[in-house]
Amino acid sequence: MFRVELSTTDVAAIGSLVDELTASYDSVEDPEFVGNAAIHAHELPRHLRTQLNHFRLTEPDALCVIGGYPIDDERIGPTPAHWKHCIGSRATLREDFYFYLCSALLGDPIAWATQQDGRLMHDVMPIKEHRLEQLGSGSEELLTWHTEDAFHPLRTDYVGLMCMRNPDGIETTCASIDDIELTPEVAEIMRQERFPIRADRSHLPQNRGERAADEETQWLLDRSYDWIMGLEENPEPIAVLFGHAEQPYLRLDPYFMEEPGAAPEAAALQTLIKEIDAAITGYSLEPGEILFLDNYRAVHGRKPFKARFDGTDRWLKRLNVARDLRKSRASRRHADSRTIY
Ligand SMILES: O=C(O)CCC(=O)C(=O)O
Ligand SMILES: [Fe+2]
Repeated sequence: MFRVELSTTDVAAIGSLVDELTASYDSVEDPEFVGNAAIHAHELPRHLRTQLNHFRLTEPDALCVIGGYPIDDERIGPTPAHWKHCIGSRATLREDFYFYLCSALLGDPIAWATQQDGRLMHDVMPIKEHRLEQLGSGSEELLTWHTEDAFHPLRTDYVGLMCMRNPDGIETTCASIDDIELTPEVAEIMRQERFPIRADRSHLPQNRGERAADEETQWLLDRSYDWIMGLEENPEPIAVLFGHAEQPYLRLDPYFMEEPGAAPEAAALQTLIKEIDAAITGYSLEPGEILFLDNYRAVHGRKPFKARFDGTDRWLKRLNVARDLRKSRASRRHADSRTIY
């Protein structure tokens, strides 16, 4: 794990920067803030910028943790019962800005039209009705390890998780491609587009938010849901490994993948799953810590736990960060809009 530790001077400098931002903007969703975020991020401590630049460019590890940011547990208030209750709330505005600016050093956060009402920054907390679901907002079931949004050709390069609270030390699970050994034969099979995948449940219409504000947006949203529902019937065959011959990137979410029809593919997938199962470890995020997962090189999940549903539950913020916004231009309305339809 690649670790960055903030000094007390760093924390003070971040505090002043955040003071300025909270005086200017009400939310990280404000398009003006989104447009200026990369510039504000220039004012983060140089040490932090240097380390994140290193993480981005040299890929020293698939996981990066930034520690040392203090959270005032009382000030952020109780853990909401549902992400919908976070819309428009200023409770964690300071943490939101700090987290967003760190992400802006790795790329540009994007929003999925089909997730959490198209918000850029997600809230991840246990939701009572999702208790037994294979969702970030589930709790009692193991959230099986996965590449974030593995089914989607526009899945992002990084997933950022920032911890607001985690009183029971619930672990995020993770494994890196660096910890996995595959024979050239298995690796070669995994590079072929033969592994059918469906959308994960967080993108399905049953977790859909409000109706869109205008007709064009509604049309785009319906188109996205039609494509996703099409995958339910006809899962898309993808390649699980890609990129460099010896240091490949990976993309898989076995829970939502079908067993490939042919025997060598099925065996190769099982081999990779077993290797990852053997390599998986856990990390319990502390309040204030940010974990950036390289979504091309790591898979992640979450251990099962008994949620409290009393305002003291584990609470994370989540950002999906793309290195190149242009890749998704055909699926976004404007050059500077961030929502992928
Ligand atoms: O809750 C966690 O630690 C991770 C959940 C997850 O997979 C996600 O939010 O993408
Ligand atoms: Fe995830």
